[in-house]
Amino acid sequence: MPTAALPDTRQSDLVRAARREPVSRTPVWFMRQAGRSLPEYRAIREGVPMLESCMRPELVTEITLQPVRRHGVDAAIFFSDIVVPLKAIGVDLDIVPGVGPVVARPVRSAADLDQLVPLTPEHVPFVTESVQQVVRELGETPLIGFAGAPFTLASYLVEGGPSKNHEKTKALMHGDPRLWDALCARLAQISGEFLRVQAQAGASAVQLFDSWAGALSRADYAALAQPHSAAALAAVEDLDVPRIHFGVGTGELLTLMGEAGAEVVGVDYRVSLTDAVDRLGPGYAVQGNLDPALLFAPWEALERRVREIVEEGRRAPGHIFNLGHGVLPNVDPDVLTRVTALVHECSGRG
Ligand code: 1CP
Repeated sequence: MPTAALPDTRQSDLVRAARREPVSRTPVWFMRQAGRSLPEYRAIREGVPMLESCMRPELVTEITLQPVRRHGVDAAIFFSDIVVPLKAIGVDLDIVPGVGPVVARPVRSAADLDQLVPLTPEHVPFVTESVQQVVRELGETPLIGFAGAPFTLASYLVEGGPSKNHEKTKALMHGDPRLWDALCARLAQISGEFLRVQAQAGASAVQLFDSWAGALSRADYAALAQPHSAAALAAVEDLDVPRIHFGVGTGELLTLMGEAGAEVVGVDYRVSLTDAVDRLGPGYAVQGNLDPALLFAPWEALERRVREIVEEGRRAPGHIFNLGHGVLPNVDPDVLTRVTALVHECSGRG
Protein backbone atom coordinates (compact mmCIF):
# COMPACT_ATOMS: atom_id res chain seq x y z
CA MET A 1 0.00 0.00 0.00
CA PRO A 2 1.25 3.47 -0.81
CA THR A 3 2.71 4.85 2.41
CA ALA A 4 3.10 8.23 0.69
CA ALA A 5 -0.68 8.65 0.93
CA LEU A 6 -0.64 8.28 4.71
CA PRO A 7 -0.58 11.30 7.03
CA ASP A 8 2.90 12.28 8.13
CA THR A 9 3.54 11.17 11.69
CA ARG A 10 7.29 11.69 11.50
CA GLN A 11 6.91 15.18 12.89
CA SER A 12 4.75 14.01 15.80
CA ASP A 13 6.20 14.58 19.27
CA LEU A 14 6.19 10.83 19.89
CA VAL A 15 8.34 9.96 16.89
CA ARG A 16 10.54 13.02 17.43
CA ALA A 17 11.15 12.13 21.10
CA ALA A 18 11.97 8.55 20.09
CA ARG A 19 14.53 9.92 17.64
CA ARG A 20 15.97 12.28 20.28
CA GLU A 21 14.81 15.34 18.34
CA PRO A 22 13.32 18.44 20.00
CA VAL A 23 9.59 18.24 20.85
CA SER A 24 6.88 20.86 21.46
CA ARG A 25 5.91 19.05 24.69
CA THR A 26 6.57 15.65 26.26
CA PRO A 27 4.53 13.00 24.42
CA VAL A 28 2.48 10.65 26.58
CA TRP A 29 0.69 7.34 26.16
CA PHE A 30 -0.12 4.54 28.61
CA MET A 31 0.62 0.85 28.29
CA ARG A 32 -2.74 -0.98 28.32
CA GLN A 33 -4.52 2.33 27.72
CA ALA A 34 -7.16 0.39 25.79
CA GLY A 35 -8.96 -2.09 27.96
CA ARG A 36 -10.83 -2.70 31.10
CA SER A 37 -10.40 0.75 32.66
CA LEU A 38 -12.71 2.15 29.97
CA PRO A 39 -16.50 1.61 30.18
CA GLU A 40 -16.76 2.03 26.40
CA TYR A 41 -14.26 -0.85 26.03
CA ARG A 42 -16.22 -3.11 28.38
CA ALA A 43 -19.39 -2.31 26.43
CA ILE A 44 -17.98 -3.10 22.99
CA ARG A 45 -16.23 -6.29 24.18
CA GLU A 46 -19.37 -7.65 25.84
CA GLY A 47 -19.83 -11.27 24.72
CA VAL A 48 -16.84 -11.24 22.34
CA PRO A 49 -13.90 -13.46 23.39
CA MET A 50 -10.56 -11.63 23.58
CA LEU A 51 -8.82 -13.41 20.69
CA GLU A 52 -11.86 -13.06 18.45
CA SER A 53 -11.96 -9.32 19.15
CA CYS A 54 -8.32 -9.06 17.98
CA MET A 55 -9.27 -10.61 14.64
CA ARG A 56 -12.15 -8.26 13.80
CA PRO A 57 -10.81 -5.08 12.17
CA GLU A 58 -13.84 -2.93 12.99
CA LEU A 59 -13.55 -3.85 16.69
CA VAL A 60 -9.77 -3.45 16.73
CA THR A 61 -10.09 -0.02 15.15
CA GLU A 62 -12.72 1.22 17.58
CA ILE A 63 -10.92 -0.15 20.67
CA THR A 64 -7.56 1.26 19.55
CA LEU A 65 -9.08 4.71 19.03
CA GLN A 66 -11.09 4.86 22.28
CA PRO A 67 -8.27 5.99 24.60
CA VAL A 68 -6.93 8.46 22.02
CA ARG A 69 -10.31 10.19 21.83
CA ARG A 70 -10.91 10.10 25.55
CA HIS A 71 -7.49 11.06 26.96
CA GLY A 72 -5.86 13.03 24.14
CA VAL A 73 -2.74 10.86 24.34
CA ASP A 74 0.03 11.28 21.75
CA ALA A 75 -0.09 7.73 20.40
CA ALA A 76 -2.39 4.78 19.97
CA ILE A 77 -1.22 1.27 20.82
CA PHE A 78 -2.55 -1.37 18.44
CA PHE A 79 -5.23 -3.49 20.09
CA SER A 80 -3.98 -7.06 19.97
CA ASP A 81 -2.06 -9.39 22.25
CA ILE A 82 1.41 -10.89 22.32
CA VAL A 83 -0.07 -14.36 21.69
CA VAL A 84 -2.07 -13.37 18.58
CA PRO A 85 0.71 -14.33 16.11
CA LEU A 86 1.03 -17.72 17.85
CA LYS A 87 -2.71 -18.30 17.51
CA ALA A 88 -2.48 -17.20 13.86
CA ILE A 89 0.08 -19.89 13.00
CA GLY A 90 -2.12 -22.52 14.62
CA VAL A 91 -0.83 -22.91 18.18
CA ASP A 92 -3.72 -24.22 20.26
CA LEU A 93 -4.13 -21.51 22.90
CA ASP A 94 -6.77 -19.26 24.38
CA ILE A 95 -6.89 -16.12 26.49
CA VAL A 96 -8.89 -17.15 29.53
CA PRO A 97 -10.73 -14.28 31.27
CA GLY A 98 -9.13 -13.47 34.60
CA VAL A 99 -6.13 -15.71 33.85
CA GLY A 100 -4.40 -14.76 30.60
CA PRO A 101 -2.95 -16.88 27.80
CA VAL A 102 -3.27 -20.66 28.29
CA VAL A 103 -1.51 -23.09 25.92
CA ALA A 104 -2.98 -26.56 25.22
CA ARG A 105 0.32 -28.30 24.43
CA PRO A 106 3.19 -26.66 26.28
CA VAL A 107 6.67 -26.84 24.77
CA ARG A 108 8.72 -29.44 26.66
CA SER A 109 10.62 -31.28 23.90
CA ALA A 110 11.94 -30.78 20.37
CA ALA A 111 8.81 -32.44 18.95
CA ASP A 112 6.69 -29.66 20.47
CA LEU A 113 8.46 -27.09 18.27
CA ASP A 114 6.48 -28.37 15.28
CA GLN A 115 3.67 -26.07 16.40
CA LEU A 116 5.85 -23.07 15.64
CA VAL A 117 5.96 -22.60 11.87
CA PRO A 118 7.34 -19.35 10.42
CA LEU A 119 4.86 -16.46 10.47
CA THR A 120 4.04 -14.88 7.10
CA PRO A 121 1.81 -11.87 6.35
CA GLU A 122 -0.76 -14.35 4.99
CA HIS A 123 -1.29 -15.68 8.51
CA VAL A 124 -2.40 -12.26 9.77
CA PRO A 125 -4.38 -10.46 7.03
CA PHE A 126 -6.67 -9.10 9.75
CA VAL A 127 -3.67 -7.30 11.31
CA THR A 128 -2.73 -5.60 8.04
CA GLU A 129 -6.35 -4.58 7.46
CA SER A 130 -6.81 -3.34 11.03
CA VAL A 131 -3.58 -1.32 11.07
CA GLN A 132 -4.45 0.32 7.74
CA GLN A 133 -7.90 1.25 9.01
CA VAL A 134 -6.60 2.54 12.36
CA VAL A 135 -3.90 4.63 10.70
CA ARG A 136 -6.42 6.22 8.34
CA GLU A 137 -8.63 7.21 11.25
CA LEU A 138 -5.78 8.41 13.48
CA GLY A 139 -4.57 11.03 11.03
CA GLU A 140 -1.47 12.65 12.47
CA THR A 141 -1.49 10.66 15.70
CA PRO A 142 1.05 7.83 15.47
CA LEU A 143 0.17 4.18 15.96
CA ILE A 144 2.54 1.97 17.95
CA GLY A 145 2.67 -1.64 16.81
CA PHE A 146 3.98 -4.31 19.17
CA ALA A 147 5.04 -7.89 19.71
CA GLY A 148 6.12 -10.04 22.63
CA ALA A 149 9.85 -10.73 22.95
CA PRO A 150 11.03 -14.33 22.58
CA PHE A 151 11.74 -14.83 26.30
CA THR A 152 8.32 -13.60 27.43
CA LEU A 153 6.51 -15.59 24.72
CA ALA A 154 8.60 -18.67 25.54
CA SER A 155 7.58 -18.38 29.17
CA TYR A 156 3.89 -18.74 28.24
CA LEU A 157 4.65 -21.60 25.84
CA VAL A 158 6.84 -23.56 28.26
CA GLU A 159 4.83 -22.97 31.43
CA GLY A 160 1.53 -23.44 29.56
CA GLY A 161 0.17 -20.20 31.02
CA PRO A 162 0.99 -17.23 33.24
CA SER A 163 3.71 -17.94 35.78
CA LYS A 164 5.16 -16.15 38.76
CA ASN A 165 8.53 -17.85 39.00
CA HIS A 166 9.04 -19.11 35.41
CA GLU A 167 10.45 -22.33 36.87
CA LYS A 168 9.82 -24.64 33.91
CA THR A 169 11.17 -21.98 31.58
CA LYS A 170 14.38 -21.57 33.57
CA ALA A 171 14.75 -25.33 33.89
CA LEU A 172 14.56 -25.64 30.10
CA MET A 173 16.90 -22.71 29.45
CA HIS A 174 19.59 -24.23 31.63
CA GLY A 175 18.79 -27.92 31.19
CA ASP A 176 18.53 -27.97 27.41
CA PRO A 177 20.08 -24.80 26.00
CA ARG A 178 19.94 -26.16 22.45
CA LEU A 179 16.19 -26.68 22.61
CA TRP A 180 15.87 -23.25 24.26
CA ASP A 181 17.79 -21.59 21.42
CA ALA A 182 15.77 -23.43 18.79
CA LEU A 183 12.52 -22.36 20.49
CA CYS A 184 13.61 -18.74 20.79
CA ALA A 185 14.96 -18.60 17.23
CA ARG A 186 11.50 -19.58 15.98
CA LEU A 187 9.86 -17.03 18.28
CA ALA A 188 12.26 -14.30 17.13
CA GLN A 189 11.17 -14.87 13.53
CA ILE A 190 7.51 -14.77 14.57
CA SER A 191 7.89 -11.61 16.68
CA GLY A 192 10.02 -9.87 14.10
CA GLU A 193 7.59 -10.64 11.30
CA PHE A 194 4.62 -9.55 13.44
CA LEU A 195 6.35 -6.18 14.01
CA ARG A 196 7.16 -5.96 10.31
CA VAL A 197 3.59 -6.56 9.20
CA GLN A 198 2.39 -3.73 11.46
CA ALA A 199 5.13 -1.32 10.39
CA GLN A 200 4.53 -2.05 6.71
CA ALA A 201 0.81 -1.46 7.15
CA GLY A 202 1.49 1.98 8.63
CA ALA A 203 2.50 1.79 12.31
CA SER A 204 4.86 4.70 13.12
CA ALA A 205 6.79 2.99 15.92
CA VAL A 206 6.99 -0.48 17.43
CA GLN A 207 7.41 -1.78 20.96
CA LEU A 208 8.90 -5.13 21.89
CA PHE A 209 7.37 -6.25 25.20
CA ASP A 210 9.76 -8.40 27.22
CA SER A 211 7.52 -8.06 30.24
CA TRP A 212 9.10 -10.86 32.25
CA ALA A 213 12.79 -10.34 31.34
CA GLY A 214 13.35 -8.82 34.79
CA ALA A 215 13.12 -12.37 36.17
CA LEU A 216 16.56 -13.07 34.63
CA SER A 217 20.03 -12.27 35.90
CA ARG A 218 22.09 -9.99 33.72
CA ALA A 219 24.32 -12.86 32.64
CA ASP A 220 21.42 -15.13 31.71
CA TYR A 221 19.62 -12.32 29.91
CA ALA A 222 22.77 -11.57 27.90
CA ALA A 223 23.40 -15.18 26.93
CA LEU A 224 19.91 -16.63 26.56
CA ALA A 225 17.42 -13.85 25.81
CA GLN A 226 19.06 -10.74 24.36
CA PRO A 227 20.33 -12.35 21.11
CA HIS A 228 16.80 -13.47 20.26
CA SER A 229 15.28 -10.07 21.07
CA ALA A 230 17.98 -8.51 18.91
CA ALA A 231 16.95 -10.77 16.03
CA ALA A 232 13.30 -9.74 16.43
CA LEU A 233 14.19 -6.03 16.51
CA ALA A 234 16.51 -6.42 13.51
CA ALA A 235 13.54 -7.55 11.41
CA VAL A 236 12.31 -3.93 11.23
CA GLU A 237 15.67 -2.20 11.14
CA ASP A 238 15.26 -1.16 7.50
CA LEU A 239 11.74 0.23 7.95
CA ASP A 240 12.55 3.56 9.59
CA VAL A 241 10.28 3.04 12.60
CA PRO A 242 11.67 3.78 16.08
CA ARG A 243 11.87 0.68 18.26
CA ILE A 244 10.90 0.76 21.94
CA HIS A 245 12.17 -2.09 24.13
CA PHE A 246 10.32 -2.60 27.43
CA GLY A 247 10.41 -4.95 30.40
CA VAL A 248 9.42 -4.93 34.07
CA GLY A 249 12.07 -4.94 36.81
CA THR A 250 14.79 -4.55 34.19
CA GLY A 251 16.96 -1.89 35.89
CA GLU A 252 19.99 -4.19 35.69
CA LEU A 253 19.29 -4.98 32.04
CA LEU A 254 18.70 -1.49 30.61
CA THR A 255 21.98 -1.23 28.70
CA LEU A 256 21.59 -4.72 27.25
CA MET A 257 18.04 -3.91 26.18
CA GLY A 258 19.26 -0.80 24.39
CA GLU A 259 22.09 -2.70 22.75
CA ALA A 260 19.61 -5.28 21.47
CA GLY A 261 18.71 -2.70 18.83
CA ALA A 262 16.27 -0.18 20.29
CA GLU A 263 16.04 3.58 19.90
CA VAL A 264 13.97 3.88 23.11
CA VAL A 265 14.36 1.90 26.33
CA GLY A 266 11.34 1.45 28.59
CA VAL A 267 12.00 2.10 32.28
CA ASP A 268 9.76 0.79 35.03
CA TYR A 269 9.17 2.76 38.24
CA ARG A 270 11.83 0.94 40.28
CA VAL A 271 14.65 2.91 38.63
CA SER A 272 14.50 6.71 38.32
CA LEU A 273 14.71 8.19 34.84
CA THR A 274 17.84 10.02 35.99
CA ASP A 275 19.57 6.75 36.91
CA ALA A 276 18.30 5.11 33.73
CA VAL A 277 19.80 7.90 31.60
CA ASP A 278 23.08 7.65 33.55
CA ARG A 279 23.19 3.95 32.75
CA LEU A 280 22.16 4.26 29.11
CA GLY A 281 24.16 7.30 28.07
CA PRO A 282 23.24 9.74 25.32
CA GLY A 283 22.40 7.21 22.62
CA TYR A 284 18.88 6.29 23.72
CA ALA A 285 15.57 7.96 24.45
CA VAL A 286 13.69 6.66 27.52
CA GLN A 287 10.04 5.83 28.12
CA GLY A 288 8.33 5.80 31.51
CA ASN A 289 8.01 5.64 34.41
CA LEU A 290 5.07 6.46 36.68
CA ASP A 291 4.15 3.66 39.10
CA PRO A 292 0.69 2.49 37.86
CA ALA A 293 -0.47 2.20 41.49
CA LEU A 294 0.11 5.94 42.02
CA LEU A 295 -2.92 6.59 39.82
CA PHE A 296 -4.91 5.63 42.94
CA ALA A 297 -3.12 8.19 45.18
CA PRO A 298 -4.57 11.61 46.09
CA TRP A 299 -4.20 14.05 43.18
CA GLU A 300 -1.64 16.24 45.01
CA ALA A 301 0.73 13.29 45.49
CA LEU A 302 0.20 12.08 41.94
CA GLU A 303 0.70 15.57 40.50
CA ARG A 304 3.98 15.99 42.37
CA ARG A 305 5.30 12.70 41.03
CA VAL A 306 4.22 13.42 37.45
CA ARG A 307 5.98 16.81 37.56
CA GLU A 308 9.15 15.17 38.92
CA ILE A 309 9.16 12.60 36.12
CA VAL A 310 8.67 15.31 33.48
CA GLU A 311 11.61 17.26 35.00
CA GLU A 312 13.84 14.19 35.05
CA GLY A 313 12.79 13.51 31.46
CA ARG A 314 13.98 16.96 30.36
CA ARG A 315 17.53 15.79 31.08
CA ALA A 316 17.08 12.67 28.95
CA PRO A 317 18.12 12.67 25.29
CA GLY A 318 14.44 12.03 24.52
CA HIS A 319 11.51 11.22 26.83
CA ILE A 320 8.15 9.59 26.23
CA PHE A 321 5.97 9.75 29.34
CA ASN A 322 4.30 6.44 30.24
CA LEU A 323 3.61 4.22 33.21
CA GLY A 324 6.18 1.76 34.54
CA HIS A 325 3.78 -1.02 33.48
CA GLY A 326 0.19 -1.36 32.27
CA VAL A 327 -2.89 0.54 33.44
CA LEU A 328 -4.54 -1.41 36.26
CA PRO A 329 -8.12 -2.45 35.45
CA ASN A 330 -9.99 -0.52 38.14
CA VAL A 331 -8.27 2.82 37.73
CA ASP A 332 -10.53 5.87 37.28
CA PRO A 333 -10.05 6.78 33.59
CA ASP A 334 -10.54 10.49 34.38
CA VAL A 335 -7.23 10.34 36.28
CA LEU A 336 -5.46 9.22 33.09
CA THR A 337 -7.02 12.13 31.19
CA ARG A 338 -5.85 14.52 33.90
CA VAL A 339 -2.32 13.11 33.92
CA THR A 340 -2.14 13.47 30.12
CA ALA A 341 -3.17 17.14 30.34
CA LEU A 342 -0.72 17.77 33.19
CA VAL A 343 2.23 16.27 31.30
CA HIS A 344 1.37 18.40 28.28
CA GLU A 345 0.92 21.54 30.35
CA CYS A 346 4.06 21.27 32.46
CA SER A 347 6.32 20.18 29.59
CA GLY A 348 5.17 22.74 26.98
CA ARG A 349 7.99 24.81 25.59
CA GLY A 350 6.16 27.67 23.99
O1 1CP B 1 -10.67 -10.39 28.15
C1 1CP B 1 -9.85 -9.45 28.27
O2 1CP B 1 -10.20 -8.26 28.31
C2 1CP B 1 -8.43 -9.87 28.33
C3 1CP B 1 -7.50 -8.87 28.88
C4 1CP B 1 -6.41 -8.56 27.86
C5 1CP B 1 -6.28 -7.40 27.07
C6 1CP B 1 -7.18 -6.20 27.04
C7 1CP B 1 -5.36 -9.42 27.54
C8 1CP B 1 -5.12 -10.78 28.07
N1 1CP B 1 -4.58 -8.80 26.57
C9 1CP B 1 -5.12 -7.57 26.26
C10 1CP B 1 -4.64 -6.60 25.24
C11 1CP B 1 -3.20 -6.33 25.18
N2 1CP B 1 -2.20 -7.18 25.56
C12 1CP B 1 -2.61 -5.16 24.64
C13 1CP B 1 -3.34 -4.02 23.94
C14 1CP B 1 -4.05 -3.06 24.85
C15 1CP B 1 -3.31 -1.80 25.22
O3 1CP B 1 -2.11 -1.86 25.52
O4 1CP B 1 -3.93 -0.74 25.26
C16 1CP B 1 -1.21 -5.30 24.80
C17 1CP B 1 -0.15 -4.29 24.42
C18 1CP B 1 -0.99 -6.59 25.35
C19 1CP B 1 0.35 -7.16 25.56
C20 1CP B 1 0.52 -8.26 26.50
N3 1CP B 1 -0.23 -9.39 26.67
C21 1CP B 1 1.64 -8.37 27.35
C22 1CP B 1 2.76 -7.38 27.39
C23 1CP B 1 2.33 -6.16 28.15
C24 1CP B 1 2.33 -6.29 29.63
O5 1CP B 1 1.31 -5.96 30.21
O6 1CP B 1 3.37 -6.68 30.19
C25 1CP B 1 1.53 -9.56 28.08
C26 1CP B 1 2.50 -10.10 29.12
C27 1CP B 1 0.35 -10.20 27.65
C28 1CP B 1 -0.17 -11.50 28.08
C29 1CP B 1 -1.54 -11.34 28.62
N4 1CP B 1 -2.65 -11.20 27.82
C30 1CP B 1 -3.75 -11.01 28.61
C31 1CP B 1 -3.33 -11.02 29.96
C32 1CP B 1 -4.24 -10.87 31.15
C33 1CP B 1 -1.94 -11.20 29.96
C34 1CP B 1 -1.00 -11.24 31.18
C35 1CP B 1 -1.12 -12.55 31.91
C36 1CP B 1 -0.01 -12.74 32.94
O7 1CP B 1 -0.11 -12.16 34.03
O8 1CP B 1 0.95 -13.46 32.65
